[in-house]
Amino acid sequence: MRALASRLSTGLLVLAALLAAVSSFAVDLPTFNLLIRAGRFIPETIEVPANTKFRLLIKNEGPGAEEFESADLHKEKVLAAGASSFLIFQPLKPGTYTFFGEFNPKTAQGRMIAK
Ligand SMILES: [Cu+2]
Repeated sequence: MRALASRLSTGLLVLAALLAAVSSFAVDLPTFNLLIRAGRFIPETIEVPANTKFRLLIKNEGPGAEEFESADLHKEKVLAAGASSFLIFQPLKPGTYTFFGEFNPKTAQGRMIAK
């Protein structure tokens, strides 16, 4: 009984440590916001730190669905009207990376500048 209890509490400690690691990871990640509205990105230029993992929060205010797409960044994400989502970016080398909205490619054009 005692062995089981101690194994259980060790398990709980490990679980607690894992949860703490996961939540601090999520909190510490630098986060940038991108809005999609009426076939455009706001802002159209996003500055991010180079060589730093970060998170991009994307909100599509519509009307209509949009797809964030970037060949430079090897990312794509479809968002229904009214939806929010996020993408995690591994550290980028300094440079300019373009992205566009696949459903409104003429107007939905943006760039990410890592420096
Ligand atoms: Cu696509």
